[in-house]
Amino acid sequence: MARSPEDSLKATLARVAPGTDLRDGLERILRGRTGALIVLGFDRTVDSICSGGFDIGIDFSPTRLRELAKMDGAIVCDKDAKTILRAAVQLVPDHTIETHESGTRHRTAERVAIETGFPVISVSQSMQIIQLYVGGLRHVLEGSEPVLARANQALATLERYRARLDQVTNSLSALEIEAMVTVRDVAVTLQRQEMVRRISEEISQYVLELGVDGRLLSLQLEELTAGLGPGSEMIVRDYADLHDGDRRAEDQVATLQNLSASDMVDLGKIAAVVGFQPGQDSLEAVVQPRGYRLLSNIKSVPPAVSNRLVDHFGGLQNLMAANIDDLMTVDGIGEQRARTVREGLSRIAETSLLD
Ligand code: 3AT
Ligand code: 3AT
Ligand code: MN
Repeated sequence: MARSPEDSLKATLARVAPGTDLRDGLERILRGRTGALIVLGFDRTVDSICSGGFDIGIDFSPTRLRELAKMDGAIVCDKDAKTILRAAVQLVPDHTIETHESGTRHRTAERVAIETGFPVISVSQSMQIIQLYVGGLRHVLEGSEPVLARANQALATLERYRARLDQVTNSLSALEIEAMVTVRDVAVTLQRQEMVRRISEEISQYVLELGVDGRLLSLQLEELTAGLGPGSEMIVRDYADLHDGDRRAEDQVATLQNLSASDMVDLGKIAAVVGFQPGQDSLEAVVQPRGYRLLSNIKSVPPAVSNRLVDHFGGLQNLMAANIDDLMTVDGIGEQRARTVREGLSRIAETSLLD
């Protein structure tokens, strides 16, 4: 699957993050008050739009980049910025490609990024900023401070979301044990799982973008996402509509992950992910879990075994009612494992009802 321009931009942001040689070189150019035009990648297309300049082929270093940027024209590196291939080249991209920029450097940067598919970096001499061009996207590279400010806000949001997720997950467990789960409870838990996933992903992106300046942020993210458990997939497998059996759990999780921000506040839309029909089914309908999620909380039960347990007992209620002899009738479950499962389920029942 081809990467979206957004994903390529994210990957490029990581490549120019603080602490990388490339970023160091760009900062030197900025401080030296010269400009630069740098293409990150070389192939036949790039070759065909290069005119003049010098073939160099030396290892990349920040100081070399800075020295070569003193010359007019563009610098071409390989895609990992390990080698500087050419310098002082005039780039002659297809002039029919539309560009919204005005200066010749920036018009060229935008067109070359679109034409070649490689990221292009410009350092503007007149505006003193570094910009990335990836596909049709343009991104002004910021210092770490504003990025950290946004990241810290996201971190505070994650902390709140996480607390709420833990709450709804515990209450789902208790309701599952009492056989009192409604579609609404399932939808709320999926909603909270997904909100935590989205904000965590946003923070991971800041971590990449901040490079060495993101170390503390990365530790904080780790702490706030510790013990998150198996996520939405287990809930989907517990409740997804069986008439929809050919749709695999991953597809349904993907549907959840692709819901728009406005759909994310609509519990009906979220419940639809597990086969609920808005307008026809009631959010207050009582539903029974298969038991995958609670079984996954018992550490020594591998997935293949929980699959067989669920197939055999057909749902959490029967599983909870099973004694050790019942459990041992399942393929691959000996006395030892039957005990582990029995004790695990009892422990989950006790702790859930205490909360
Ligand atoms: P100087 O001697 O530095 O003036 P040069 O041949 O070294 O000329 P530069 O690469 O320094 O040229 O470019 C200087 C400016 O010339 C940058 C841009 O505003 C203008 N320029 C260069 N090529 C073009 C072009 N194809 N169309 C419009 N303006 C151009
Ligand atoms: P600044 O913000 O002034 O740095 P600009 O977009 O206004 O950028 P200019 O026309 O002032 O661009 O050109 C500045 C330099 O950019 C001149 C030349 O060294 C480089 N440049 C411009 N067009 C090309 C090109 N097609 N290939 C290689 N280098 C170019
Ligand atoms: Mn200019």
